[in-house]
Parts: sequence; C-alpha cells; structure tokens
Amino acid sequence: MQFDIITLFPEMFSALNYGIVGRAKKQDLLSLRFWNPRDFVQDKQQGRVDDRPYGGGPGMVMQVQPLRDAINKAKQADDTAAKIIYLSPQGRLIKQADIQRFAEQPKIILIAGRYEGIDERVISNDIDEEWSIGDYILSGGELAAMVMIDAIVRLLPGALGDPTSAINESFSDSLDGLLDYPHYTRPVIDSNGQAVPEVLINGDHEAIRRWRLMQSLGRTYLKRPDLLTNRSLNPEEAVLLQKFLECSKEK
Ligand code: 4FV
Repeated sequence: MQFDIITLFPEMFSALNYGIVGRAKKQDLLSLRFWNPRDFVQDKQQGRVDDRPYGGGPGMVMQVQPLRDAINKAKQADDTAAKIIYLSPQGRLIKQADIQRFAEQPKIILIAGRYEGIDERVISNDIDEEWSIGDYILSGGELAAMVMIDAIVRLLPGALGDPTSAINESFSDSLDGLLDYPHYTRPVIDSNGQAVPEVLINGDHEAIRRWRLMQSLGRTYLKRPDLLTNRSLNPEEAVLLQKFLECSKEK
C-alpha cells in the first residue's frame, strides 16, 4: 500500500519506524513518500507556505499554491489511483469500519495541515474526503495522519504476526462493535494475590468463548453504552449481558 504525505514536518514520521508498522515497512507491505509544501513555494522572496487570514483573526492559513502543487506531484508520482484525504477537526470522525475501507485502497494521499488550517479552496477542489481522529485540536495533522496509517497498516495481510489477532479485537468484525474482553497472562496469581479467572485456565473453549463475549457485552454496556444503541443483541448475548449485570450487582 502506498501512502503519500503532504507535510511541513516529514521527519515526524520516523515514529512509524517501530513495532508492527516498522516491521511492515521493512516487509514492503507499505511505502511512505513525503511532499513538503515548502519545496513548492513559487514566490521565493516571500518564501512562505502560509499567510494571514482574509477577514482577520488569529493565526495563519496554509496557502493554496504550495499545497496544490505538492498534491499534484503526489498524484503524478505513479499511475495508481489515489484517495486524497485531509485530516481536520471538521472531518467525519474515523471509525474502525472506515479504517477497514481505507485498507483496501492501493494508494492514499494524506494532507497534514498546520497553523489554523488550509485555504478552503484546497478542501473544496483538491481533496476527496475530510476525516477527524477526534473532537480535540492538535497543533498539526501529522499525528492524525500517523494514527490513521498505524490503524490501516495493522489490517494489511501479513502485517500482524497472527492474522486472527486483528479479527478478535475491539470494534472488529468478530466483536462486532463491542469493546474487547479482558486479557490475562502468567503468572496465574499476581503479586497482589489476584488470580486469573478460573474459566480461562480450564481449557473449555466454549466456556471461554461465552465468558469473553459476556465480558465484552458487559464492559460495553458499562463503559460505552453508545456502542449498543444501534446494535441489537441476539438471544445468547441478551442472556449473557443479563448474567453479567447480575454478577456485577452482587459484587
Ligand atoms: C485534527 C483532528 C486536528 C487543526 C488545526 C491541525 C489540527 C491544525 N486533524 N483530527 N482532530 N488538526 O486537530 O485530524 O492545522
């Protein structure tokens, strides 16, 4: 998968050289290419990529020309059709289902803004989609771009040691929009004398499956009830959620 990133700070993306994404890069499951609008500034005197906002107000705005030229270069860098995405708080909130859709793209061009943002004419003329990673304000789009790349790369075939791990996790298909169940590993009794739940060490896989589903349902009900509003429960799930709530009441 090809990622072309329009950014004033390409060096920030060295953060992607580690862990699963770092290994995927080495395995050429993805390649990153950077385009710095500063290299496309025509007005060498002024030499700026930003300017004061029309209508006044604080801060600066990134200018059309350096951005547009960088985007066109990224598009022409190969003949692969690209989806052009601008990361901003005005974008739709990214969900795992969107990440799954992005992971099917052969090439994505990501525009990381700085300052107050970019000239609206780039948004209305040069990009396909505007996405946000969350309802808060960052100082630049680079971290948001890296969040997206990390979430996408994990879904690329071969990126995860065990492909099933991408299947069984929060918001993934198998958990179908539920929060993940709790994870435990050795020792069976920890330094506080707290034990791993018995069901997980008895080897009864059907009982383990039901316990984990009950935990996912219960934790989602308690921590993210919004995730259950437009999700119907099948009969087994309804029984398991009830059981979870009865147990948590007794505690
Ligand atoms: C952001 C977000 C974000 C806004 C002004 C960059 C900053 C600055 N991007 N999801 N939340 N961007 O806060 O994607 O230019």
